[in-house]
Amino acid sequence: MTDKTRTRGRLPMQIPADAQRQGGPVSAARRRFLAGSAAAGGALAAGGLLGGKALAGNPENLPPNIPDWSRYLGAGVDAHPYGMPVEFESHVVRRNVEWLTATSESSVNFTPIHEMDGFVTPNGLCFERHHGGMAIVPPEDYRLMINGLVDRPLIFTYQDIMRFPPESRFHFLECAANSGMEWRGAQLNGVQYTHGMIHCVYYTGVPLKTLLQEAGVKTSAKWILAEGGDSAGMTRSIPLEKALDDCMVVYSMNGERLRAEQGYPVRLIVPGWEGNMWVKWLRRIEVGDKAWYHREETSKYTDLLPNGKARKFTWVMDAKSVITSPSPEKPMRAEGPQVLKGLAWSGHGRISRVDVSLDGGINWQAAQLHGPVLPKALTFFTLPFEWHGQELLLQSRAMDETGYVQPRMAALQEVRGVNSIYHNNSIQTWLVNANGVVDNVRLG
Ligand SMILES: Nc1nc2c(c(=O)[nH]1)N[C@H]1C(S)=C(S)[C@@H](COP(=O)(O)O)O[C@H]1N2
Ligand SMILES: [Mo]
Repeated sequence: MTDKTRTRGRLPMQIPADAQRQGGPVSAARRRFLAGSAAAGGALAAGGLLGGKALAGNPENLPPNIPDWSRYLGAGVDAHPYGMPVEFESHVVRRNVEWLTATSESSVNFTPIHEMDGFVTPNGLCFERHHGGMAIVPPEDYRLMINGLVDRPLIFTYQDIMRFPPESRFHFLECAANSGMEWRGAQLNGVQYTHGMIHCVYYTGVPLKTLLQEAGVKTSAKWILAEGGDSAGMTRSIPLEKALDDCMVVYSMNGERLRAEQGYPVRLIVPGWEGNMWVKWLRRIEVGDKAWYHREETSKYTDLLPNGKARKFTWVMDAKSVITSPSPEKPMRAEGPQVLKGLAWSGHGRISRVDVSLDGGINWQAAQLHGPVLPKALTFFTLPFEWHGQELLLQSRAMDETGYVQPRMAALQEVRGVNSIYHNNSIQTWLVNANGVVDNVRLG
């Protein structure tokens, strides 16, 4: 069954040499390397040790010798006023796909989710999406205006916003186009590229409700318009009900001020809803009684259905999950006991369950969810399994607290057709080959 329908993932793009090592196109050299390391890993597993002389960079550092780092004084504290990751982790970086980028300036890059050991994305690894490049806004020049159907039109400074009582929450942000390249078949051979337009951050800011109350929303109001201050002027209509529910005007991520990439000094967050509504460099909120039908909600961010009609206002990001290891970037390196890792999320609330299949969706078993399991945040899951060189077809299937179950692509396409770019939340399949190499495949 599977052999007929599977398409081998391909990677029609230029990838830097160091990326190839981490998860670029599957080269003959890489297959040989992996075959060799799998054999070495097997021997180590038998010895009961993860590591050993065969894999050491410098055997002089191994027991019973005294390693270099125990013999010499370490570096002082002056060298790193702002700490950076250790040099050995320099491959853990955001990456872009050249053919996705229209101009010489890259407009999107991807979070290395295969390197995430948990549900929090470090600030320096959060994927970026800019429609008009990254704006640099000095905080003293920043203003946020609220106008329209309000009692008192207001203009806030950065300091004004900071004086309101703050709130903090974890939330994921997923671009509506995440996995958008995979609609018509397996395309990108890397989980960073298929699912990396997502991050999950601990935000601090002011509930949008607080600022709207300060301005006094008129009873005729039904919508707000959020407008960005960058050259793209990213602008979206949001129902007032959502604005007053859980939207926040944030200035902090993971305990430090926003990165320029993420909209410094102030961005809007719209929990559970598609990323393009999370307006960065937030400049203005207009209150109105109907939607504005701006560019980003008419020509963009709508889905053309088979009957010629388009789905509009497709706000919520439905439940979705992906196995991050094994994955094309995280091949099998040893036989024996393994731990499968992945991420799940839902724009409707909490993840209630994640099932994992090792045989392409025939048998399923429940993965362990690693808490805290928070609403509209990433949830990290794991599943122990055994590998003895057999082919596997790995899949994960998320379920959220509303009872919604992540669909297969065939089921999704029955409803949406094949014109879509956005909102692909279908089940992803990874083929684990006998030599340990992992490929992106489509099972239907
Ligand atoms: N002002 C402004 N806000 C914006 C954008 C933009 O180009 N300009 N891009 C949007 C899109 S399409 C996405 S997916 C998210 C990306 O947020 P990030 O860069 O923090 O990952 O920001 C949204 N907010
Ligand atoms: Mo996006």
